[in-house]
Amino acid sequence: MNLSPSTRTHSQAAGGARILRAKDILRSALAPSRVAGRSIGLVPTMGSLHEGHLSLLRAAREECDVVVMSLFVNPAQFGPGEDLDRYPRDEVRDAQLAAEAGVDLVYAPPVEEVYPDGFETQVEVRGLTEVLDGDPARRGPGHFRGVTTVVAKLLNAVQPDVAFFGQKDAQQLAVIRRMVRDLDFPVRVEGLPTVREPDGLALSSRNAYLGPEDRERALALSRALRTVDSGAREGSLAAGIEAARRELEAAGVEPEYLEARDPDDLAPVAELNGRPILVAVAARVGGARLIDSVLIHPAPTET
Ligand code: PAJ
Repeated sequence: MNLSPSTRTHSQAAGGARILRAKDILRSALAPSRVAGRSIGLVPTMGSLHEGHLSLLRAAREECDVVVMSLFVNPAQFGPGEDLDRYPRDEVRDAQLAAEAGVDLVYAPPVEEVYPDGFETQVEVRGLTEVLDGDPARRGPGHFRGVTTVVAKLLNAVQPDVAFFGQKDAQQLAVIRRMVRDLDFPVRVEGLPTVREPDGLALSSRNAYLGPEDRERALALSRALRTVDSGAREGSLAAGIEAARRELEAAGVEPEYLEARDPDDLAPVAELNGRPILVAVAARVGGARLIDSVLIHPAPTET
C-alpha cells in the first residue's frame, strides 16, 4: 500500500508492522488508499495476540486491500477490581505477529489520545447489555458501554469498509452489530468462528492467568458447550443444558451463567426453534474469568 512518509509520531519495531499513535496521522496515512478506492479492513484488539486474533487478521488480509489493526487496552471496559493492571501487554511481539499476518498499519494510541481531558461522551446500547456479562451482578452494562464507546471511536478514526470481530465474544459481537445498525456506521461487521486449542479450550489472552491445574478445569467450559450441542442434536436443548450443568459441577466449575439465547437480540431461548441458538457460558477458574460460547445451527430439514 501507498503510505505517507515517516513522522515522529510513529515507530516501527524491528520487523514489526508500522505503529501509529495519533488519529490524524492515521487518517493521513490512509487517505491515499481511500481516494484510490482501496477497501480498508479494521481488526480491533487489546493485544497479547493469539491464533484467535490472527485468524481475524488473516481474514481481513484476504478480504481487504489495506489492513489496520488497533491495539489498545481500553480502561473504560474494565470495572473496578478487574484485571486492567495485570492485563498482558507486549507491543513488540504484537507488531511482529501483526506484520507476519499481513497487517499494514497498527493503530496503538496512548490513553490520552482516546480519552483526552474533558472526555464526556459515551455510546450505550440498551437491553442487550443488561443480560449475561452485562448483568450488574457480573461485569455490568458499564463494560459494554466501554466497548461500544471505544469501538465507535475506532470506527471513526479508521473508517473501515469492514470490521472483524470474534464470535467467541458473542455478546460483544451482538452489541456491536446493534450499535452499527442503530447509528448507521457505514461499515460491514464480520463475525468469525472461535479458534480453539486442540483440546477445545477457546483461545483467550486471559488463559495466561491459568496454572496447569486450572487450565485442565477450564476445559469443562468447552466440554459443557459440546454437551449442549449434542443434546440439541438429539432433540432437546433443555436436556443438553442440564447435562452440561452436571458436567461443570463434576469439574468443580461453578458457572456464572450457562444460557441459551437468540444470537441477535439475546432473548432467552427455551427450546430448539428452527433458528440458530447461542449458548454462552462464563465461569471463574482460578485467577481467570473465562467466557465461551457456541452457535447451534438448526438441523437441515430433510427433503
Ligand atoms: P480482545 O479480547 O483483544 O479481542 C479482539 C478480537 O479477537 C475480538 O473481536 C474477539 O472476539 C476476538 N477473539 C478473541 N479470542 C478469540 C478466539 N479464540 N477466536 C476468535 N476470535 C477471538 O474484544 C476485545 O479485545 C475488545 O473488547 C475490543 C473489541 C478490542 C474493544 O476494546
